[in-house]
Amino acid sequence: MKTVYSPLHHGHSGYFEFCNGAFVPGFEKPVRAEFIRSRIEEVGLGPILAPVAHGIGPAQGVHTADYLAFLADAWTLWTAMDRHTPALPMVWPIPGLRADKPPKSIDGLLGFYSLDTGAPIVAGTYPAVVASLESAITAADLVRNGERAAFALCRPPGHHAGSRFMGGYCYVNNAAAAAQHFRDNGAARVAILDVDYHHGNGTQEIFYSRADVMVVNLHGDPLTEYPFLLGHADEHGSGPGEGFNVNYPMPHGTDYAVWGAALDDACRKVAAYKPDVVVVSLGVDTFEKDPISHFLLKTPDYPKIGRRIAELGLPTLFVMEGGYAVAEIAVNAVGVLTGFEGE
Ligand code: SP5
Ligand code: ZN
Repeated sequence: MKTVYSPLHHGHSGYFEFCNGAFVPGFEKPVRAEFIRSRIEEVGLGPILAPVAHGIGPAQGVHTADYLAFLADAWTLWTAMDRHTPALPMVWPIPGLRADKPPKSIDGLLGFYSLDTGAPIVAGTYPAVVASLESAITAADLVRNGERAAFALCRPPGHHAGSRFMGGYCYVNNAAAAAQHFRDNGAARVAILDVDYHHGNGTQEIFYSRADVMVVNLHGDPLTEYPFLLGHADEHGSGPGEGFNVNYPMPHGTDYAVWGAALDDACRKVAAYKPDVVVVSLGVDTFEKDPISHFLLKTPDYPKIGRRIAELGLPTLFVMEGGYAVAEIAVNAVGVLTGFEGE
């Protein structure tokens, strides 16, 4: 299986996140992608390719123009205030406030376009975000051109980013942009299977009223887990999208006996949809030792995930999302890929 990877992700680093009432070094850090890249070489998964330059264009089908303009300008606006710290929001447009008038100040803009404090912006963030998107699109093109599967080693991840907001370590929704790219190039139906520990709220929001992209999510129950405000079992899609959004919220302490049964059910729903291609939002923060998560999957469970997805018999794009137990995420993420390939 071919991997697409860009070293530009290194520029997205050196920030903190708000955790347990204090700022701590971000869990989403460069070494994550480097461990996975090394593991790919170690097991000989296949060649590692650089992304083709597409720019931010492929994000335009899934994000609003004003949000993308904000992302491109944010660091410049922030440093124009003579600030050199990572940029973070402070005010959010919750219901009851004006959502129709984007502020002009960067302090207003950051919150206007954010879900939470989990998406800090530094000097190298935007180049890394573009390269991460380009990796997803380049890997999608490998699949469009006949590869059975490809792996986009995206960093930063994307599934918490919605049509007009960042959050949860995510800026551009790489999996959603890839799904839209498949649609724009001949695929009639695309299924997104999100196995990250956290609900892919951004992906769900982007496709919620559409029948041409099915979104299936396995994740920690939002009653007790981030992102808290989306991801319940009664969210089925709306309008033409009714029936094409499926959620499997599961409690803290869920192990593979339960999680694997949910995956099997999810795969049956994907198969019944008869998509032309499957995009897997591949998070491995379901691991028992993940520092911010509460599922109990073990290393030998990850190849099983890959095998079950391979049984769908469909062209498959894997897009890297979360996973934070840094040494083990490499073995687990690549374990899904080798499991898919039947090794
Ligand atoms: C892509 C992805 O996996 N994003 C996850 C975003 C999670 N944000 C909330 C993190 C809360 C961290 N709390 C840590 C508690 C450690 N004991
Ligand atoms: Zn996650």
